[in-house]
Formats: sequence, structure tokens, C-alpha cells
Amino acid sequence: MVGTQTATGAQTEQTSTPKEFKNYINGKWQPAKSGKTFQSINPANPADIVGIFPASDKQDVDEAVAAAKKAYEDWRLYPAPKRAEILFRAGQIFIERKEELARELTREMGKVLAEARGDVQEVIDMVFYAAGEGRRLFGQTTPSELRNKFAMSVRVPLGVIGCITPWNFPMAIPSWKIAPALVCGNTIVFKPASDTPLVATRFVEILEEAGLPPGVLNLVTGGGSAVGDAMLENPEIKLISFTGSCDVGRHVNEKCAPSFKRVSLEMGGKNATIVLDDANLDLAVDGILWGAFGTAGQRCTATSRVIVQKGIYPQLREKLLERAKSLKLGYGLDANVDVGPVINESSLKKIEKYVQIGQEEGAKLLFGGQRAPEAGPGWFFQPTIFDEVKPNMRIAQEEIFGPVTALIPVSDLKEALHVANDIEFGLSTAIYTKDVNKAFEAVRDLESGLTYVNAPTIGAEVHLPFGGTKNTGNGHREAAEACLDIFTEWKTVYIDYSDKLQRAQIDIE
Ligand code: UN1
Repeated sequence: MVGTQTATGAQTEQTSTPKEFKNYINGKWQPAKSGKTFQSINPANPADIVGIFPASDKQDVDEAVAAAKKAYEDWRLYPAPKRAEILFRAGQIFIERKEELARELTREMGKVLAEARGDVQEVIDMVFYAAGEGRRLFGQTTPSELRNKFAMSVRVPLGVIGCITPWNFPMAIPSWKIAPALVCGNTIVFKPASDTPLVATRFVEILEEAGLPPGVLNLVTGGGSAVGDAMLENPEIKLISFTGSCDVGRHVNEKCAPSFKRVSLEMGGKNATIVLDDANLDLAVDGILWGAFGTAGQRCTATSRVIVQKGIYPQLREKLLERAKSLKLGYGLDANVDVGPVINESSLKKIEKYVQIGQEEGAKLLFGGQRAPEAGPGWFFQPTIFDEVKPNMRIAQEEIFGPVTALIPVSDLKEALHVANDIEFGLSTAIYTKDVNKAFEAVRDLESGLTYVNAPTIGAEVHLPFGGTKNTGNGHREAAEACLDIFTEWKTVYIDYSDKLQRAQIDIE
């Protein structure tokens, strides 16, 4: 190990020769068939190479799918409580390794250490939650309309599932998909984001260590067109569970449509926080800062619009500005850093482009708007606030996925709700008010999958459904019991013990 100094003085974990990692197919760690590789790098310090990973293609995907298909024959018959035991063991290992996993997660993805610990904690929560389903997976029993006939419904697995996951929650989001899919009896081909293959590899290593049989979970790293498309095209994959951008989600949906492959999509957001005149101002400012600039704004639930009633607008703007100025940017492993880097150069360029668009549209740049090289050699961008934003401006309509938020003045709750809903996305919303009537009205009328009252737009818990309305998704919900509807199909079973033909709807007595 040799140390390198970041501009903030932090010691990074640069290895002189970065370690080479492998795909995990049929219980074996192996390179890409082509022998090609790619690097994963630390977004806070691009000179720090986190690891070298297989740049896989169709051959690797097809091998992984074949292994998953073979493993499914037995895994589906393995009792669900036994499948769950493996997850319980994995959960225990995640607890023991939480700190080292969080540190690697910060190094590879950039979010500050406290948030990286939260990412791993979400895995622990999800793995235990899903493992609990091993002794539930409830169906229904219900009376038949005929005599001596028994009726019930049971959940059955789908088969081989493809999981395509993003880099912003590089461990939590894979766990939302993989843990429940496994407990339901499916086998998996897992393609993680190319920016975060190390965290994904650690996730798979732990499941292997917990005792998952060969072929049940297969890891194939590489790019979207080489690996992702091969998964979309493979007829043996019965469901693609995808989290990422709307553009890629649309591609996934279109590619899967001709073969009726099931698709579960979790995509963009443009999440609004409404602040009414009677709100607790300090609480609202705390929530906006956390929602807008936590994870450098790179959450699908990030607070990218702040819709503020006119009476409180000037005070809110002042407080927010003051607090934004005090945020410390830097390497996420350094103490007291509030905001880490964004994920890569192209993300930084996209954010810069939107800042320019905002200014051209006539929004006032209240704070930020620039790269922050003083924070380190990586992809740092200042927390950015636009003032006096009109609801139809592009910076108030399109997902930026960076530390940028837009303040939008409104007259009353009615206008606030209209502005909040006049958008193509519907993931998360929040309202700050002390008026219970207004809070309930907002809960009823906000068109989003998640609504928070007096809390920020981020902070979902794994035992409640997660997902969005409109273009955020295609009607599915992850986490909670709701996710079982993604990873299983219903089988309805009628057992007639009358020993004679009974005709439903006809033999009525
Ligand atoms: C995401 O925004 O991409 O509620 C996922 C939250 C987290 C999950 C967010 N528990 O912000």
C-alpha cells in the first residue's frame, strides 16, 4: 500500500498495483471470456484506482444465464425458510463488516462515510426483512362457491431474473432486488453499474460466504450495451428488475416488450418539498439541505425543487443560503465533510450544462454553480441553489442528479400542489406545515409514490413500499411486502374433493 494525499490532506487507499476482480458464474470466480477489463476509480481522486474488473459481453451473460437456469431447478424446490437461513447468515456478515464495507463504498462511489454506513445498513435491513419472508410468503385461502372444493393462491417464483442496478446506492439497491428475489426462489444474473463494481463484488462475496449454492447468484460486470443488452435479449431471463435513468429504462422496456419479458422499472425523480408560511423554518431548512445536498444530490429521491409560500420565502432563502455556505466539500472519508464528489466527469458536465441552462432561462443563481477544485482532485461541484425559478423552466422539470435545487415561489397550498404535480415524475414529495388539515390535503393530492410530512424527500425504510407514479416507474413497488409481487407470480389452486363434476357459476345450489 502506498499513500497518496488528496487536496484536503486525506490519506487515500491507493494500491500500487490495483487488484483484479472477477465475475462470479456458477459458483466460480472467473475473468471475462474476452479477457477484457475496465477500471473502477475513486471519484474523489481519479488517480486512485479502486480495482480492475471484467469487461464482460454476451458470452459471459449467456454462461451466467445457463448457470442460473440450471441452479433454478433445485433452488425453487429448496424450502423458503432454508433459503432465508442463508440470507440471515449473510445479514450477520454484513453487520460484522459494516465499517469496512462502508469505507470501500465511500472510496468507490464518493458518498460521505455516514451515508455509506447508511447504505450498508439498508442492506442489513433489507436482507433481514426479506429473510423473514421465508416463513411468510403468504397466499390466501378462501371458501369455494361449490361444495367440497378447496381454493387457495400461492406465490411461485419466476425463474431466472436479471438485476441491473445503479451506482448511487451501490449496495442498498442491489439488496432490494436480490434478497427478495432469492427468498422467493428465483435465481439471478446481476449486472451492477460500471462505476461501482467493487461494492457489488463484495455483496456477492458475502452471499457466497453465507452458503448460497453455485449458480443461484451470478455476477457479470461490464457496460450497458455489452452486458445489459445481452441480458435483455436472453429469452431465459424472465424478469428484468432495473433501477436507473428514464432513458435507459425506456430502452429496457422497449427491448423486453416483443418477448413479453417482465420488467420492473424504478427511474427518475424531480422531487418537491413544499414549505408553507406556518412551517417550522429551521426544520424545513434542515430537511431541504439534507434532501438536496446529501449524496451530492445523487438520489432519485433528492429534493430538487423547493416550492415556498411567499410569506416565508425571503427568510427561507436567507437561512438556506447561510447554511449552504457552511457545507464542507471533500473526500467522504475525511472527518467533518458534508458533501462528497459526484460520480464521474460526464455527470459533472451534465450538472454544469444545467447550471448554464438555468441561467439562460433567467433563473437567478443564488449560490454555487461551479466546480470546486479546492475540495480535491476529483469531481466536486458546489452545492447550488437557484432562486425565483419558474415551474416550467428546464431546471425545474428535468432530473439533474447533482447538488442543484430550485426555489419556486407560490401564493398558497393550491398553487403549491399544482406546481408540485405539474411534472412528468412522481417519486417523492414533502410538505412542511404545522396545519394538520393542509398536511392531509397534501398527502391526499400529491401525485407521488412517497410523501413526507415535516421530513425531507429522502429517508425511505425497507418495510414500506418504495417507488413512484407517472414516469418514475411502471407501477411496481420495491421493498416491503409489495416487492413480492415483482418477484413471484400467483398460482391459483382449486382442489375438488366431491368426486363429481362441479361446474362453477352453473351448479349453484
Ligand atoms: C434513491 O434515491 O436512489 O429514501 C434511493 C432514500 C433511500 C433510498 C433512496 N433510503 O433516500
